[in-house]
Amino acid sequence: MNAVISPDNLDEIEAGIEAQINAAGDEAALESVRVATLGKKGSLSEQMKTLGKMSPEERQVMGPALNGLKARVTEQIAARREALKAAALEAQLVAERIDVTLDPRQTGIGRGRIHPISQVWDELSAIFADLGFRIAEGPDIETDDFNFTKLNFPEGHPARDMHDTFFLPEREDGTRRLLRTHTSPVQIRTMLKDKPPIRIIAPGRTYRCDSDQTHTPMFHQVEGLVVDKESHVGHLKWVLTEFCRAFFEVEDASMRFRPSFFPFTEPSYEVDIRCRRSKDGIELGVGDDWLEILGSGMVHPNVLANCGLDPDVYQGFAWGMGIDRIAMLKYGMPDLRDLFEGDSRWLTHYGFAPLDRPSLAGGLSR
Ligand code: 2NM
Repeated sequence: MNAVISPDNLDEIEAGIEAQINAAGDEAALESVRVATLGKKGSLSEQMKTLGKMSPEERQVMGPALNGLKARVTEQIAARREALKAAALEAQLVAERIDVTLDPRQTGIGRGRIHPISQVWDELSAIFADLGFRIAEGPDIETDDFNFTKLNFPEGHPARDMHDTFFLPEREDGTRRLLRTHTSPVQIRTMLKDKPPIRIIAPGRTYRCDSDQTHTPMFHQVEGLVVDKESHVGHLKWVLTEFCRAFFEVEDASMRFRPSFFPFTEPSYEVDIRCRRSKDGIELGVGDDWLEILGSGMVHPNVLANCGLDPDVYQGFAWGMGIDRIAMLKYGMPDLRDLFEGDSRWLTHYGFAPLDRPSLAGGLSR
């Protein structure tokens, strides 16, 4: 297209460039057309350079003609670029389209049920997330160190006994792993890894060698931990009271903190919630009876020190409770063992609608 432009072939040349612009299928092709015409060495730019060598009469005709052509080509390229951009975006939107709607009637998902333990797990997570807590997790198979030693259990403590703890076979190096007997090792791992302030809950599976009407060898626990420079028992009481009020959905969650003992906290408290017992069962938040629902305390200075935190600088409080037990309490399930039977009739009765997940704004259990 380096034919010399004259007033006679100007239209033809313009038509040729226009055809190339319209034929450009993407922005890269269009850019090639632009470089070939308007670029430094482009055909139109080269022609502009010839203006200087023309006679004044010729220049008077060709000057405006070439400038006009250049302006129109520039405009056409810009318009074509916009059109290609819009088409590319449209194509991307079509290609990446996902249908986020889920029709429960078609998929059958609306017929399934969420297990009460999963439901309570999600409720706990929603409540503590709202209070600024993060969810921490760790392995079910733990070391003796994280499950007992760092938690200030003395060497001969009865909980370390074969009778309560599931031990894995001894390894060649003489160490033996175990199934964690509580989720406290998650707190240990968190304190070793993170800098305070720490605010976590650790829900998870736990294991103890125990099986009767009120115990299953695998059960679920949720523990919580706060470590900061000025944490104190007042904070502990507030957090646990707030939690109980939200979880049990009662106005008055008056609680009783009784002195107790755990190796990993000092002072330690067993915590009761107000209740009324009758032949129809148990009602929470009313009456003048008490029901124990959790254990708690200020993290023992030895535990903080074992995790590299200076007990003269940091204070912590922690608590733990059984998810299975509070699920039974809240939803009136009489027998612990039903939770693990996998009976679909039981699940149809006690389970929760899968498309109705707990949130503080939308209601926890509706
Ligand atoms: C409970 C009761 C009281 C507890 C303590 C800790 C740690 F790691 F921070 F020391 N984690 N969990 C704790 C304290 C657990 O469960 C009944």
